[in-house]
Amino acid sequence: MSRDDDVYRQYIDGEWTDGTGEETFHSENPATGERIGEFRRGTEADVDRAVAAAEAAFEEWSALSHVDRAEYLWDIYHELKQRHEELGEIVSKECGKEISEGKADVTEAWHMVEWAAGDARHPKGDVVPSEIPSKDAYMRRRPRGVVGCITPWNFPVAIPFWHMAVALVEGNTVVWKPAEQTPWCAQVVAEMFEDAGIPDGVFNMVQGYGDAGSAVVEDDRVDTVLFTGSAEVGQGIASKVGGEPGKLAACEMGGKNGIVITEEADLDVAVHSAVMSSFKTTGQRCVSSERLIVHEEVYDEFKQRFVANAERVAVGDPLDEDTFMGPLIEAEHVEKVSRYNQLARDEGVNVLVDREELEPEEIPEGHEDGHWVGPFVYEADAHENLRCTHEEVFGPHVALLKYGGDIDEAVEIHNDTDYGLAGAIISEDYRQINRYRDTAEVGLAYGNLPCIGAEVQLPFGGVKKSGNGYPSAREVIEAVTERTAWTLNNSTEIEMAQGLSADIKTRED
Ligand code: UN1
Repeated sequence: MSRDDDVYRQYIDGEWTDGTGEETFHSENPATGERIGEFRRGTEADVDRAVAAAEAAFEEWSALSHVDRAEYLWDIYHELKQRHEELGEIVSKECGKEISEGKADVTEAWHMVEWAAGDARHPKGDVVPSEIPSKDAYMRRRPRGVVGCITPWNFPVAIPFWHMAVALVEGNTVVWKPAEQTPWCAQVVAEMFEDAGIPDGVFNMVQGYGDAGSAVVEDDRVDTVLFTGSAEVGQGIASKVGGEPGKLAACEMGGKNGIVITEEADLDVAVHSAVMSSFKTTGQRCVSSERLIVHEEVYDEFKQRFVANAERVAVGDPLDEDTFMGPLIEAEHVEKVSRYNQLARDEGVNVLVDREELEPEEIPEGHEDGHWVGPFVYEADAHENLRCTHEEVFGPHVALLKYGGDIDEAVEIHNDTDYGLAGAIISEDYRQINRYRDTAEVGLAYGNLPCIGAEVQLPFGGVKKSGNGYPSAREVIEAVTERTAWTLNNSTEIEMAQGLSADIKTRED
């Protein structure tokens, strides 16, 4: 039983269990403040059991073929598709994303499962030429072992599958610590693994807080840690794991993402892309844009049109199809966004739109306790080292930064942050576009598009403070497998590469 007395449980070693702790926690609908469900709070001892189960299950699981392992994932793929509407609604209710985004989260999840399971039938490793004709050389891959997955609340169904689908198909076993804000979504995902009949111990889920996450990171038996979340936590994990030989962490963190709008921009495309990038998911994607770098020749028109949109975008009930922006995830996050809005005012920027406090009539009935904020837009000096234009807010907090020079000046402003996740250029001039493509310090770059909405078959990840590995799509294979260089001699003579002599010389020679 996944529930006992209405309290949802941990999934460890093929069983639902209360675990060792007494404490429970609950998740909340961020649009209403209503309680959604109550969950057992995992302890270090629960993580210990889950890791032990994952370690014990590794031998048998890794001995299966990729194709056989993928069969379990195909079951999940079908269940995700069949339950699209229902799960999309669960995502919207628990993390507050408007309903098209809730459903897109589920779609992205099955895309990732499809990618990973389909990849089971693709070639694995490489055939590599040798200097010596009688040698066959290969690069082969082996699963690393137990993979610890720590996932965020903003893509509560998709990102767990970014981490787990490839890790499992490649032959690893998994211990998953989902975000404490979205345990109901995690519960549904765990039930899908159970429905698929995944062998005991191959997939384990421990619900809980950062202490459970730390226990996953610190356990010596965990070979790879996949983390997606805040830069603060990710950097802690990367430096902790970096000090442990043989262990690896792939961390995907936030950004302070920019869009360059040049004097050659089509302003319809520019305004549309900027509104999508800044306000979709209420600015709570790691790829959301908080910096719009606009050429002075088009600045006034862009500003007027962007501001008009920011003043009007519909904030409200995520389940209402006419909503563009739902609430923020939680009360502490409202505080953080408000703090940054205040910081911007204190830093002397020129505020253009301030919907931090929504008008009472904007808040739908029954949603008075939701975590509401609206857009906050300001203009600031592009070359000044302000905190508000350089630190990630993770909300609808947007700076317009004017520049007057060429594309190189725009890119210099664009790159002037510690982060480097996503970015975009809006221009009709291919030379400007290509210059941006070649010099923008980001892992995901777009031309004449929003800087959100990456497809799963592309690499996903950042540079600089935004990440050190790619815990998603195809690049995750590098983090969850180790490579063996395997060379076989087809001759009875031993012949060495690099001209190295193979003669054994004796004293008699
Ligand atoms: C995130 O922002 O946390 O590219 C992930 C996108 C989505 C994934 C975003 N496919 O917008």
